[in-house]
Amino acid sequence: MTSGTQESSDFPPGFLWGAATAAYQIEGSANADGRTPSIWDTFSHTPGKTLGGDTGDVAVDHYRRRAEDVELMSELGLGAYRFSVSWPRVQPTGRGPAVQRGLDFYRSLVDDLLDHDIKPVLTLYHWDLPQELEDAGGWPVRGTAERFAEYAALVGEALGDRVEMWATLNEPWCSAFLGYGSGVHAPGRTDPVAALRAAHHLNLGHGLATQALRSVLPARAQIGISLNPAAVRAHSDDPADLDARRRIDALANRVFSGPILQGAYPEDLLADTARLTDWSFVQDGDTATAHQPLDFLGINYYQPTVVAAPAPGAGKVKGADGHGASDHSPWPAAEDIVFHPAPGERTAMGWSVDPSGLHDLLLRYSEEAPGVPLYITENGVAYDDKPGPDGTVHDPDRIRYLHGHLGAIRQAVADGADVRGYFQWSLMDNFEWSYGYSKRFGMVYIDYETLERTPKSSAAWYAQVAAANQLPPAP
Ligand code: IFM
Repeated sequence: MTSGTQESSDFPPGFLWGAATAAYQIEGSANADGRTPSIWDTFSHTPGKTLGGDTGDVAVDHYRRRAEDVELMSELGLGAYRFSVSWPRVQPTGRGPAVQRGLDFYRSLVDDLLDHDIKPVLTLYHWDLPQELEDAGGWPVRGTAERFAEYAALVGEALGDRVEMWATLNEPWCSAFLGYGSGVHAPGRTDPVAALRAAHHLNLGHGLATQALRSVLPARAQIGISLNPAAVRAHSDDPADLDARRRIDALANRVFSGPILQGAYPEDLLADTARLTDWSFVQDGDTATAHQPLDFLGINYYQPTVVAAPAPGAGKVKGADGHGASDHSPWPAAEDIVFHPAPGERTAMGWSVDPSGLHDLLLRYSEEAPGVPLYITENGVAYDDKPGPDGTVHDPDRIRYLHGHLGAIRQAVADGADVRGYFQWSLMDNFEWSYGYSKRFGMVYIDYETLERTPKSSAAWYAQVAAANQLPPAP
C-alpha cells in the first residue's frame, strides 16, 4: 500500500477491534463480597427455565480469574474490551450506597486493561436487575428507571477517571419483551402490557442514567447505548406482508429509536397497541428525557428477521422468531404475525448467516442518527466447537462468518456509514441465558470441567485482522 492511499480492504484509521462479554454470563462468584441475587440468579435457579438447569453461579469464574483473562486478551491482540457491571455486586438492594468490594473488582479490571493498553468499554446494564427491584415491580414501574440513574452515578463516580466509553443498556428489547412478554428471559413474566411498560421505563432509564453520568463524568467521556435492532424484511411485496414488516419494525426497533433518537413514540406503534394500553404510563417530559445527545450508538446484530401477514395460529409456532420457544409471544398486539426462517446456512442457535442485514442496519442508523458514530457492540456466532485430539480448537466456520460480517461493515463504511469499531461476541464461551452452557460463542474455548481457556483458531485470525486493520482475502 502506498502511503496516503487507502486500499478497499482497509478499515478506518483508529478502528477499535474488541471483544464483548456480560457480567452474569462470565463472572460466577454469585455470593462473593456482598453480591445478592439478580433476576437471572432467581430465574436460572427456577426448575425448567434454563437448559439442564444451568446457572451463572460459577460461569467461567472470571471474577477470580480476572488477571489471567486480561493477559489472554492482551495475547489475543485486543484493542478494546466491552464488559458489563453487575448491578447487584455494586448495589445489592438496588438502592443506597455502593459496596466498595464490588466496585473494587471493576477498578482492578479496568486498571489491568489499561496496563495492557486495552480500552475498557463499560455497559451498566446487561440484564441482571437486583432481585429486590424486581420484587418492587421491576422495569414495568417507573421507580426502576430512577434507581438505575442512581446506580449509574455511583459507577460513574467510581470509574469515570479511567473509563471513557459508557453504554447505559444492552439490548433493552430483550429486557422488555423476552423478560416480561414471552418470559424466556428473567424475570420470566408473560404480560404484554408489562412488556410495553418495561420498554418505556428502559427508555426513561437510559435518559436519566445518561444525565446522571454526564453530571459526574469528565467531558471527554462518550456515552451511548447498545441496541439490537432487527433487520426486518417482508416475505413478499404483498401489502399485507409489508404491513407486518411495519408492525414488527415498530415493536422491535422504533419503540426504542423513537424516543431515544427522535424524542417521541411512533404514532403507528401507539395505534397498533391501543387495544392493550393507552400508554398513560408515559409522563410529560419522559420522551424528551430519553432523547439525550448520544456520543455513539452501539448496534448488536446476529441475523435478519423475515415476516409475513398475520395468520391464525401463527403465534402458536413456538420460537419461530428465533427468540426462544414459549407459549407467549414477545410481540404485543402482533402475536399472529408469521415469522419465516431467513435464508442462508444455520448456526448452532438455528440462526441464519446473512451479513447483508448488518450492512442495512448500519446505513439505516447512519440516517436516523446523523453525526452519531456507530460501533458494532456485538456480532458473532455459536458453533459446536470441540477440541481435536491434539487439544487445539479449529473453527473455520466462525472465520467464514466473521469474514462475511466484517466485509459487510467495510461495505457500509464505503457507502458512507461512520463505523468506529467492532466487538466480537464473545471473548470466551459462556452462559448463554436460557440455553445454559450449550452454545459456544467464544473466541476462546472453555472446558467446563476444568475451566481451562483455549483460544480457538479464529482468535488468531481475528488478531491478524485487528493488527493489519484490513480484511484478508476470503478464507
Ligand atoms: O449472549 C447474548 C448476549 O448476552 C446478548 N446478545 C446476544 C448474545 C447471543 O445470544
